[in-house]
Amino acid sequence: MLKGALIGCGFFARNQMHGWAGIDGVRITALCDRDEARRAETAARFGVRRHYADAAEMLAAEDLDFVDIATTVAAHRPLVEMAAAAGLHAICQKPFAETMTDARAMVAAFDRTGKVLMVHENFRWQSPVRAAIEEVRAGAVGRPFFGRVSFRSGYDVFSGQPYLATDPRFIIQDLGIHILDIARALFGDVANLSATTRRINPRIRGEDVATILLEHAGGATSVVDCSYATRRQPETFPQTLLEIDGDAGTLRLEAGYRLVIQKNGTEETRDVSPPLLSWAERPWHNIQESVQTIQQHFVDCLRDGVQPETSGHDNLKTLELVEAAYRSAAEGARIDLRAG
Ligand code: NAD
Ligand code: 89Y
Repeated sequence: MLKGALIGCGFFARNQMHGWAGIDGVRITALCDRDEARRAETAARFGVRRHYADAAEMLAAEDLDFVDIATTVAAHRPLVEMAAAAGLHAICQKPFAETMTDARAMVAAFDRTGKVLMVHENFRWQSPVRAAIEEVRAGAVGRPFFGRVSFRSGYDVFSGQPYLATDPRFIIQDLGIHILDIARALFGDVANLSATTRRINPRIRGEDVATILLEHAGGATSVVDCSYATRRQPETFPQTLLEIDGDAGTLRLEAGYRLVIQKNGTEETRDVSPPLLSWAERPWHNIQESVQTIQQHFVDCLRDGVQPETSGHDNLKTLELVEAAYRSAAEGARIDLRAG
């Protein structure tokens, strides 16, 4: 039985706790939050008897295999380094770090321990997105030369996550990070990018629209477009829509979780809707299911002694795209990712 501790009992952590409850061979035996009410509520809801206000105190007192870090980004570096010093495996929520310097230090801390560090970068594990990734990797459309990875919504994310309205950075760091990661999963590493950003909603501090043009090292070009200022029906939150052209056919992941593949004059359409897990609620069920799937992937990797797909090392490349997109938008420049 793997024993884990959750750090951070906020808005999103409940999904992670439900996810753990649905996975065999794992138990969350302790949890921690600086906020007493949040920690007590989570402990009571999930029947966790030992809970702490201080993560260092918890790690000193508990016999654990891993920690699951579900705090907002400012606490990620100290908590990841604390987990490394305690010789534990760790999962850390996205965005992994506030700066590349922090992210590289966190990965280096784990390299020294040999333990597994995974970033909770879950969108590539959403079953509709996964179905598309597997088709592309299996050559369903031949060699992709163009992709559009699109997330456009007017859904109110600020009521559940108020910090999204007040942080200086919004959509690229919070949501675009997932969409950029999907582009990497589909088309590989990125050679260069250029980006524009806009703020449409005057009541928030950061950007709520971003359009990013990526040239992938393997030859494909993709457009990652994200918006939380798009008022349209049907509202597609939190669906990522895909358009992929390859030299042998096309793939579309359309609104309503319809996967359409055309090649050799034929068309195949599949309903790839995510299952509604017993604890999930629409429209979040797509994200909620991917939480359980990525956590299962973490457990499988620990058992098999292999690195997760979104390891700390892998996630440095996604985070570099986030940083490059902000720089490109600020400077009006194309950013070469191969320059280091
Ligand atoms: P939140 O503010 O609601 O919760 C964070 C909790 O962490 C708070 O209760 C806070 O008291 C606690 N905390 C902060 N620092 C701490 C520390 N050092 N020790 C103990 N407790 C500490 O935030 P949230 O909306 O739940 O977001 C958490 C993370 O999850 C963010 O990084 C966010 O980007 C991410 N998130 C991911 C997804 C996804 O699909 N992967 C979706 C939503 C949010
Ligand atoms: O925080 C974000 C995430 O990771 O997925 C959706 C979200 O909750 C709001 O953009």
